[in-house]
Amino acid sequence: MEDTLIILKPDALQRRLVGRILTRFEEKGLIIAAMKLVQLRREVVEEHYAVHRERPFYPGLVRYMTSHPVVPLVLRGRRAVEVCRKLLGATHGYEAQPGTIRGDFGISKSMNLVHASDSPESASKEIPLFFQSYEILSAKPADLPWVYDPWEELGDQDRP
Ligand code: FUP
Repeated sequence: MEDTLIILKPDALQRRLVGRILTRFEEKGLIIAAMKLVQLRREVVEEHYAVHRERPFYPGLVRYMTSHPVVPLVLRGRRAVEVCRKLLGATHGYEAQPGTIRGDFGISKSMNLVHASDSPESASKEIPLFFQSYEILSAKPADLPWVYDPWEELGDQDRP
């Protein structure tokens, strides 16, 4: 199991898409390990997008991400980072494949609804910017054995 940071961005909230986007992640089998509604402080956004500091779109990106509330989440699952990036699709809505979240709900370059960590290393740096460790829960949903076949890991010969 792996954790990844997801942020439902201001346009997802303003367009009332939170429920529909969350449903995509839930239906896939990802576990919500943490979630909150918050208006981000500028310092947090600047740190989160520090790799883009020199890019021309950076000031607008910081303004957009601090302009309205967002919903950060920690999602947990097998290869969660890779799975979530695939669910999101390409960065810009007009390039994202239909069937992906960005491909189905957006057409903008900069307002692309959702952030997802791009590697396990990024996830482990990003998650502490948004959540204290006590806010990240380890409870397991009841359907877990049906979503994650537990015998896969042990080898099929042990299947009862
Ligand atoms: P992603 O990893 O898909 O979220 O995309 P990037 O890390 O490359 O970019 C971070 C955010 O900057 C994107 F979500 C949208 C914004 N962006 C722009 O506004 N213009 C650009 O040309 C590139 C990115």
